[in-house]
Amino acid sequence: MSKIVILTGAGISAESGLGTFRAENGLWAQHRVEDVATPEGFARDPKLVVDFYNARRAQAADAAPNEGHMALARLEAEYDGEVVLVTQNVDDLHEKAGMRRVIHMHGALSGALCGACDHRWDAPRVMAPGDACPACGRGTARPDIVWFGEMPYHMDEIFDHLAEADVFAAVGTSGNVYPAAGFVAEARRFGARTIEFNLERSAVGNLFEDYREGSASWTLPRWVD
Ligand code: BJW
Repeated sequence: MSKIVILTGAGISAESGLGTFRAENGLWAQHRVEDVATPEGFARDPKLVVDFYNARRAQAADAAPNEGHMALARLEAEYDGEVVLVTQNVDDLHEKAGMRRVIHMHGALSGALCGACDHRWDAPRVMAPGDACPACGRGTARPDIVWFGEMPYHMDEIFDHLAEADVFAAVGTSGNVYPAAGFVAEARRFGARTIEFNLERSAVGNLFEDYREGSASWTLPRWVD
């Protein structure tokens, strides 16, 4: 059975109104990455970090999937092989589009995590800094998000899928953040055909054999249908 592994990044959600990170007016132009996306930043100023993710959770709750998300959900439903979707995104737009199997390697806005005992639970719509862990009562809640310096989730499973991939596609990701940026090299090492969907070539764009330039809501339906 043939296997397609797809990696998505912030670009696929851009046309749903969610900001990307590295664009001129992107999230990192408005916030210092060290302040809001590192464990050290959270230790220094938990309120700043919790507020940053509360705002993004509220924005994501109001967002709707676009034609790019819908095309990938159709691919999963109709392809007669296996489709594995790995996303770096913390929104739930793939799920809202009807995708059944989504691997969130950088966590999810919908989750809360205890810094002391690793217990996970559904985040309230508005988290408060200092919310107590419902399991151990010792630790405090943090967003269940993978920050710089932390180990992304499901890595063993992802590398197993990459080793079995017949096709590897990356959609709307700048190729600046590892280990995700290394997936194309890994998939190629095991013989996958590789294809990039983006508005412009990513930082690892030279490693892809095929390239579809344009917005994901335009290129993905044409690839899938
Ligand atoms: C469109 C579009 C449209 C726009 N249509 N396209 C070398 C090797 C390994 C690790 C490192 C290394 N060097 C340094 C590291 C450490 C570090 C890292 O990579 N740093 C770099 C800055 C160099 N990595 C880590 O710390 C990671 N952990 C780790 O490595 O653990 C050890 C380990 C090693 C080896 C194996 C396994 C583990 C953790 C990284 C955590 C990233 N966290 C963030 C924030 C949290 C999530 C959140 O708040 O949302 O995740 S950072 C941010 O970047 C976010 C994103 O998921 C991630 C990627 O960004 P993305 O999605 O690519 O967005 P943009 O904005 O960069 O790009 C958007 C793209 O879309 C652009 O290309 C546009 O052109 C395009 N686009 N509109 C199509 N309509």
